[in-house]
Amino acid sequence: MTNSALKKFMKSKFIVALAAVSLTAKVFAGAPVETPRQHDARMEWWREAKFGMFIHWGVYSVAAGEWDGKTNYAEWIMESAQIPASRYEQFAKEFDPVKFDAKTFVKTAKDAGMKYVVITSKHHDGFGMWPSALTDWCIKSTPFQRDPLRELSDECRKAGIKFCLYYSIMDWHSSDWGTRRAWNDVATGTPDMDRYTDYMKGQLKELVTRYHPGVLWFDGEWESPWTHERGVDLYNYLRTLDPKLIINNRVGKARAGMEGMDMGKERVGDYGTPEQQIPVGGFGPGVDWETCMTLNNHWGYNKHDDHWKSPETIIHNLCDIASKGGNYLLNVGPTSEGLIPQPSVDRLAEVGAWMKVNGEAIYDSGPTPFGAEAGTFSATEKDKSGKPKFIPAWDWRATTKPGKIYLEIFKWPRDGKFEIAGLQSKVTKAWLLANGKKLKVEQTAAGVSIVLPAEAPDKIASVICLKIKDQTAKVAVQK
Ligand code: FHN
Repeated sequence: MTNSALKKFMKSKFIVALAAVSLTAKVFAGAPVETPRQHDARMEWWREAKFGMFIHWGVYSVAAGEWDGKTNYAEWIMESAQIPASRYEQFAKEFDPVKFDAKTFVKTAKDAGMKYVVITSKHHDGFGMWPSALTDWCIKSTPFQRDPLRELSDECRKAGIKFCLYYSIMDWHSSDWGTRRAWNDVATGTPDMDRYTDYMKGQLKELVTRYHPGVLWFDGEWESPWTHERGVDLYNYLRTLDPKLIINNRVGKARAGMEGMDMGKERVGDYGTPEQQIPVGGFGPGVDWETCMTLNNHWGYNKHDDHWKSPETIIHNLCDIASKGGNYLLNVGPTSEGLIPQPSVDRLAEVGAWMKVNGEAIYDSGPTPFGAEAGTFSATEKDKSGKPKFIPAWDWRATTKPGKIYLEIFKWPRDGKFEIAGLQSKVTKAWLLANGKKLKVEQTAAGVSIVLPAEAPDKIASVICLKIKDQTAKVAVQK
């Protein structure tokens, strides 16, 4: 960054709040100054929501994962198959999702118990899923002369679901994105990142002022043309557009790969973004993070991919993530006709049935009081990175609310008892969330033993609710 630009940057109208680089920092480098209380107020709906729908939808869905005899593509098809941009633009001419119905998308999310939706406004192919005034490489250039983001944001608002937008910083189609692809045969001139950043700000202003997203979910930040400084500047710019806006940490450069957390580096953004993984021990209270995951093995639509996660896996992931203080953003990849694949809809409906009964244990919940996920490190087995493999010891998780502990039991004990060592808070009542059935509790200094019925109320995860005397559970540290 040149000296004059650096001086301009430092004189920017916001005090560059030097943030602690620790994970618990609430005020990040470059944020408009806000007190911790103001920050908590801004994050409140997101922290309470816990469960959202990710939607990866674009012209790549026309290919349905297939190209040149191969069938393992999706939203990366232009890059992975090195399709010339001029040929890729043909997909836009074929994109006409006449079966798209925003009400159906929102109903699918709501029936699953999801409280927010994050849809791709622009993925790495640069194609805008809204009628942008700044480019023809958007929905205007398709037979589908509608505005899916307008339709979806309106339906979300009617249904009380937060509408949020994904936006890729990297843009394989743009002439100005710094790392130009050889197969971008529609690009002209030399890449200019200042011009590209202005274009991005213009598009983002369209998105924020038209659709009022609750979150801007950035991605595609990892290539060298994007810098921490540009991330700070963009974060600042957006927070001036909408002070309520929440922005993930991929607006900056420090997400530490798929772990998604800013591990002690420069950081910007309001929460961490682990991808396709659940952090083993979580990060303790006070750290905002969200795991995003596919339902099968692709983000965008692939008609050959039938590797669907089971409702059991999804519900256990949800409990595991919530017990560590995180949110779960689960993806659907609609077809080029505008339909969410039926296997996705079916699984989400089963998850929704569980959430209908047990959602109280998840929504607005805090992390387990029993410390990081109990488990042991194998003396023999190694994980992918060659470190001793972590073997979770528990078949249950816990979440909390003031004066309550929720126990999500995956494997119902055969001996009719559930014991927790170390719980020191006085348990005044215990019951099954599913049917209110009161449970007998024996409590000693060593911990608590709960007498259970022979049959679990739910085959996937049954929730026991404990009312405790303390607002925050007191637990003896297990040796
Ligand atoms: O490259 C993208 C990918 O296509 C997808 O959008 C995921 C979802 O978080 N993010 C990037 C990979 O980390």
